[in-house]
Amino acid sequence: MIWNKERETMPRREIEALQLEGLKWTVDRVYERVPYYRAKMDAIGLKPKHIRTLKDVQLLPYMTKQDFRDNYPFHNFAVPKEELVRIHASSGTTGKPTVVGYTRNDLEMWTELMARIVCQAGVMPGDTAQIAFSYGLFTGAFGLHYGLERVGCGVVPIGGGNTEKQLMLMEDFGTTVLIATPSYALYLGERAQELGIDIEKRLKLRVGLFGSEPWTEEMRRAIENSLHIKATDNYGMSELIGPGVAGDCEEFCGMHIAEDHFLVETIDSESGEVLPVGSEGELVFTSLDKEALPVIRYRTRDISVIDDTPCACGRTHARMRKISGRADDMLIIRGVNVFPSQIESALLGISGIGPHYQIHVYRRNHLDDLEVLVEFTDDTLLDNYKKLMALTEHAREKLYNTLGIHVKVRLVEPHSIERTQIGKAKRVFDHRNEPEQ
Ligand code: DLL
Repeated sequence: MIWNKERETMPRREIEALQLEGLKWTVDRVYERVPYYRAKMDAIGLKPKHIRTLKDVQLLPYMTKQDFRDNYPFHNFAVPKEELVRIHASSGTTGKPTVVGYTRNDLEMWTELMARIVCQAGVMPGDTAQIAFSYGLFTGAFGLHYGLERVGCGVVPIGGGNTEKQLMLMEDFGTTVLIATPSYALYLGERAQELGIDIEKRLKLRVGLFGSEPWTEEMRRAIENSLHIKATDNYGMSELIGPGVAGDCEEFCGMHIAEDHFLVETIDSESGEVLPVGSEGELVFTSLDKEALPVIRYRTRDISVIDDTPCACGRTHARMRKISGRADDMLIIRGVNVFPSQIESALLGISGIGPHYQIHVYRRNHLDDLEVLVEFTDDTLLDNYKKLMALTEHAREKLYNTLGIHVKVRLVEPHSIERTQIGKAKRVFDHRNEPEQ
């Protein structure tokens, strides 16, 4: 079902006209109302009137997370605090959170975007949707909540964690739609199996909307097999609006970006140079109709590829490929660039190895060491040293072929790696700044 046919199937020419109008409106607005951004423009002699075409977006300075930090909490907002009807925040790794705010119109726009994402994934009015994201400052739960209600689904706002109760309600309420992080979806499947719940027979799950953390195609298959569900991806970030920026359609050929609300560019993370459509690079977004917190050329650090070829679903908005990593997620090991997603893909492709892993980086004798802990799936391996060693060697070889560097592999017992039940999974542990052991 296409939620907003007029907008979602708009011819490219019309999308671009709408984008130009939104871009001009947004630049005028920040120049008038957001002193720090006006100062940035003034410093390079740029005035709103210089924005005449869509390409002129490239004249505007980038925004980064640092701009949010420097203007904490509300100084980068374009409306007085009294006009905000909602405030969310995302916790960073250091210091104060990144604060985002919404006017009433912003909330309406967000709800419509979420209704769109939900329908794209194949959700229908009358579905029962269980939200296993944490409610709170995190944008995920509230975003999906309002979108699902708008479509006409019965929302079960259970929130994060509480796995056995999740499974009980799923069965008792006949839940058809699951909203969660991919890692938690996987854990739900695993726990159901441990509890002897026959998912295919006793649960009615049909579709999952998963996002908010990186996951690979291999992880998608693992979730689909475990939960007997169609696992869809959706992307967003607090600074842009929350979830709602992009989502899979039923063709599974990339996530449609809400191009009528956001202008997307891909850039080279190192040089900042704009790349042609179709190149892999860091995604940069400009909001086109946000009132409280307009963002201009916001550098997401997320790496993807934009595809503007036609999609069989009939939607005309360009698509983004699954996020392959974050520019700042990249580990440099002895000079070689390594993305955690490459490790996940390699490991999950090996039969006998499960989807639960951790990546540890150490500095020993001034050299970087990469160690991967991963669970094997077959309990009987515990009693078969030879087989265990062969599997370890196989994983080591596969990682070497994928990454080009030697990786220590430690196969560990099933269920021995801690599962994340609330919030985003943490899989990378960089110990290089810790004192050497
Ligand atoms: O995670 C918004 C969201 C909630 C998206 C629920 C989808 C579903 P933040 O907490 O600000 O917002 O984190 C944003 O999470 O820059 C990406 O690095 C990562 N991320 C979000 N969605 C995906 C995804 C929400 N589908 C940061 N795939 C982003 C990979 C994702 N990474």
